[in-house]
Amino acid sequence: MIALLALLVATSLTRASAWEQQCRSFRADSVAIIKNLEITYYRAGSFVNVTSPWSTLTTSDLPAFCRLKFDILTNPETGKTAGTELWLPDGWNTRILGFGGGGWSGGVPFGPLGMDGVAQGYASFGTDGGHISDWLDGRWGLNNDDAIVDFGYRAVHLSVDASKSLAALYYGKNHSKSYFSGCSNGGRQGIKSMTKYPEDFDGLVIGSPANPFGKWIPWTLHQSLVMQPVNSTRWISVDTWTMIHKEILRQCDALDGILDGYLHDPNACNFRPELLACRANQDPSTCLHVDQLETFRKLYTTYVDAAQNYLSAPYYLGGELLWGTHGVSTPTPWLMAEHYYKYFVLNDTNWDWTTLNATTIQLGIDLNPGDIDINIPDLTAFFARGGKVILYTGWSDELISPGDSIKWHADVTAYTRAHSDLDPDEHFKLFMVPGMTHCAFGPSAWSFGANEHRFRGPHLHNEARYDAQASVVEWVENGHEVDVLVATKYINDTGGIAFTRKLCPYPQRAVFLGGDENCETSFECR
Ligand SMILES: *[C@@H]1O[C@H](CO)[C@@H](O)[C@H](O)[C@H]1NC(C)=O
Ligand SMILES: *[C@@H]1O[C@H](CO)[C@@H](O)[C@H](O)[C@H]1NC(C)=O
Ligand SMILES: *[C@@H]1O[C@H](CO)[C@@H](O)[C@H](O)[C@H]1NC(C)=O
Ligand SMILES: *[C@@H]1O[C@H](CO)[C@@H](O)[C@H](O)[C@H]1NC(C)=O
Ligand SMILES: *[C@@H]1O[C@H](CO)[C@@H](O)[C@H](O)[C@H]1NC(C)=O
Ligand SMILES: *[C@@H]1O[C@H](CO)[C@@H](O)[C@H](O)[C@H]1NC(C)=O
Ligand SMILES: [Ca+2]
Repeated sequence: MIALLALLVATSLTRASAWEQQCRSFRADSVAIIKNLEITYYRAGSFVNVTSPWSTLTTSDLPAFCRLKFDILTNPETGKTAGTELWLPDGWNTRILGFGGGGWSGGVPFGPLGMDGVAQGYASFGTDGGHISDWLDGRWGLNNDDAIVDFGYRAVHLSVDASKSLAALYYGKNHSKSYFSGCSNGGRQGIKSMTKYPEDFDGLVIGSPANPFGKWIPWTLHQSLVMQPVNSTRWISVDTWTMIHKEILRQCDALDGILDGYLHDPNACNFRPELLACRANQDPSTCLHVDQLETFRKLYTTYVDAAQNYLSAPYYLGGELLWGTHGVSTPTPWLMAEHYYKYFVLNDTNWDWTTLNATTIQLGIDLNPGDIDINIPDLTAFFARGGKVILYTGWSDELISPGDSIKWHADVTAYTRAHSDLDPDEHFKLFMVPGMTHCAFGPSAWSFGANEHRFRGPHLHNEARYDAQASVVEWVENGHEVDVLVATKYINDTGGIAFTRKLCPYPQRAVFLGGDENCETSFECR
């Protein structure tokens, strides 16, 4: 018996070291676009401490994997490259999983690669999008078309091809299916892939896509312009937002049947801000000036251009505590937006963002630098080959209006019906997440295995129901439709379950049936 155990242990050690050998001696010469390959093997549980401008991963919780760090040649004529990594777990689940990058990207998304990817057995990859930068800093774009095109679509697409080839070479067999996970600009990258390269992925989980850039970016500046100048009668400070938020909860928190500090459906709230209007001689810090009421209305109204063409959906009720971040209630605007016009559209480093006008907005839309935008909601080629996509957005998103996801879902649905015999509902589902801010966090249940969720906190179960990534795999590989997801709220977002909630495919909502309000079984999708 002891001998048998010893043999088993010895065998498993030999196997592990076989992978280690395979890793350390791996050559990628046959994959032409790979340059500067560096290899590191991490044994199970060893200390991983890697950092990029975009993400830092420090953990000892990963299974054994082979880390390939390399550049992909994105433009043979100029020699342009994009930094990329592919992490190959010994215990491969035969699937490939690519991760997107938010903001301007600018570094490999290590956190998701490790916690969302390799830890679940995926061969996981991600790129820096073709440049190194802080995620909000767009100065790299100035007169740098090569980098702009890499950011727009090229780096991700070529990293998919390269990663598929490298994984096949490493494991000695092809991957079974390929997946993508991304939020914000990462969501845009996912949409780009589905429309431009429908064969790149079989299933995607994408959140709050920054698309179309040319219309979303001016919305963020518009918000600042509506508020400015700082401390004027129309300015709404962070403290004032807090006051407004409390009043919204006072009027509407209970409408969904639970006083849990957030709105399950902001559209069900018929908020009356005028109840906060200042009366004669009232302390202005405790009420809203008539100009602030006007600001409020503008921020919660669809943003259209002078000819009434749609540019962006507005803020929705409930996210006010974060409206002060990222530029709206700060003297300087959302840096990404200012940089987009300075370094991608006008090429004018002295451009004054307060002079944003209709001509400049149209110039950005028409120029579409690096083919960043996806203007035609055409997923028919992706759907026709069986592709599945789960889109999610927080109702309290402070950076990209959740209404834009709803509109995009509606646009894709209409386009698919008009141009094909495909049923879009069999390929595409939208999940609105009550109370969730941009991609994660918020007072609500927001953890459901989407991009970075495992990286940002604990995770309840790996089954499809609790895990958006596992659910898209079930959908793609076994045809099990995703009709509900369960999201978890952890105590202080760190440990211990506070409550669980159902997330329902839009336009359904999770309706509270009574009973234990902390348990998802007390809710029903309707
Ligand atoms: C992780 O690496 C960084 C450098 O990238 C280093 O500054 C830091 O001390 C390391 N952390 C630990 C715990 O070793
Ligand atoms: C800014 O530079 C880009 C090339 O990087 C060019 O395509 C664009 O037309 C320029 N914009 C203007 C307003 O000249
Ligand atoms: C792997 O896929 C490639 C095409 O992507 C194909 O040419 C090759 O035959 C496949 N290999 C195996 C072993 O199936
Ligand atoms: C706005 O008011 C705050 C609080 O009184 C003050 O600290 C800040 O300097 C003011 N900012 C401007 C630009 O006037
Ligand atoms: C709009 O802004 C651009 C760039 O700042 C400027 O060149 C142009 O004169 C402005 N157009 C109008 C009509 O104000
Ligand atoms: C949650 O965090 C708050 C503030 O940091 C702290 O006061 C509280 O004790 C924490 N609660 C738990 C259960 O850890
Ligand atoms: Ca509530």
